[in-house]
Amino acid sequence: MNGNRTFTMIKPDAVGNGHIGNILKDIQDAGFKIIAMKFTRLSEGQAGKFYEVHKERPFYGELVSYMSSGPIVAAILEKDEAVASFRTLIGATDPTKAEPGTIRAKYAESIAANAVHGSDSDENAAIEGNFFFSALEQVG
Ligand code: IDP
Ligand code: MG
Repeated sequence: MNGNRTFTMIKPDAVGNGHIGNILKDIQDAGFKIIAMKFTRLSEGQAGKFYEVHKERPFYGELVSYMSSGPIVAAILEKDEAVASFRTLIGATDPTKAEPGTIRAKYAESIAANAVHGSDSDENAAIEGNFFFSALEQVG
């Protein structure tokens, strides 16, 4: 995996609040190219597996039930320094601490229902992208 891809999800709160179009526009306006994308819903088991690295954290149960509570949009994105650049675009985990203009500042409801996921490393971007998409689906 090279250093120019990241993985994102538009989370159930943002999908339910009608923000898919605005968030995709912000992502594309920031220069990201879409490599793969799908609209789907995670089972509790799938959400638990995706967030397994957090299983010892106190919010794990809440996170898994929230992430399986409604549909999401999953996507692989490409840009130079994609992981860091996307983390800047989305803002801090807690939307009350996110910089004005960031996706979480604009669209998130709370620290749990925070509108979007963004990978935290190149390694995890590859793992997360491959969780949702086969090689044949990574067409961009
Ligand atoms: P990140 O999404 O900004 O990388 P992480 O620390 O990796 O943040 O946490 C993963 C997800 O878990 C967050 O995006 C958020 O949905 C949820 N989360 C993080 N901290 C809390 C918390 O203190 N309470 C409830 N949910 C949380
Ligand atoms: Mg994280």
